[in-house]
Amino acid sequence: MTSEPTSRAATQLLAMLAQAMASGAVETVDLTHTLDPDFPVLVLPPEFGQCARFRIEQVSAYDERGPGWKWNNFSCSEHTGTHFDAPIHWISGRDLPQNSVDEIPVHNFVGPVCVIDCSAQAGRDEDFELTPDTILEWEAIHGRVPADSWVLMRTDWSKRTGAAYLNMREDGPHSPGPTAAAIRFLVDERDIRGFGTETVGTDAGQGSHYTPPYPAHYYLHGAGRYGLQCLNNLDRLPATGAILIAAPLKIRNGTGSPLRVLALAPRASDAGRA
Ligand code: 23J
Ligand code: MN
Repeated sequence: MTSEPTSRAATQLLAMLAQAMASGAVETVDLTHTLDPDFPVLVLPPEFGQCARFRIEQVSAYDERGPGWKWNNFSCSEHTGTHFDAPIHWISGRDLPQNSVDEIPVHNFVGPVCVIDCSAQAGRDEDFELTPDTILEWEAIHGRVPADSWVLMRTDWSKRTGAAYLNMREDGPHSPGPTAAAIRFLVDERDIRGFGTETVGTDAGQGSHYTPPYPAHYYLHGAGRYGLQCLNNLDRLPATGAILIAAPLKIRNGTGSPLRVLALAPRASDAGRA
């Protein structure tokens, strides 16, 4: 049983949070791209099945199909736009318990977040790789990545539009991402909850050529951890101290889902940026 003082402390904490949100001392940051048919989706080698873009069609708009109301039908992939990856998405996580979006315990959808700013490096090198050394350098400044936190790789890739987002070439897409060693470090040595990126995958564009292929997917999901992709506005988060809210749709046996990703953060003028 929760003891009375703990319960009272929690009540006071939530009241303080509500007050800070009302005053603007804590702001709500939107880390989500707009779902739109033009937003790029992952393109796999042609022998594989492909991810569907977002589609939307009007059912009625205050007209003869429905005089007093407007509504649309939409369709997309579980992996379209800003989205969540569940462990069941990858073969390494296929037999884990609670591995689909409908089964994941909901406390995993709210929690602390670390932001590793790789925007300068990614600006110089479109194939920039996050390594264990990059993470250790970040920790020397910001402290150790706490267990059960989200780690987001900021690259400012979310500012790209059109063809520059996938950055497709003859040999496939070119975009920054983590090495296999970096993901293993975050999972095995830091016990993170999940890893997120501003690019179309948690893996680098060239991740199909890594060992194993798509190592971020392989190791994260094999360890029951989660992914977030196509994040937006990571330049608006502090390196530490924000709370991430990322709750996927409750799709039965779903491997992922588009979602609204939010962060609660100290107001920008009150805190150092990541
Ligand atoms: C399937 C195969 C490879 C990749 C992906 C999906 C994703 O990035 C995804 O959206 O989960 S790299
Ligand atoms: Mn995905």
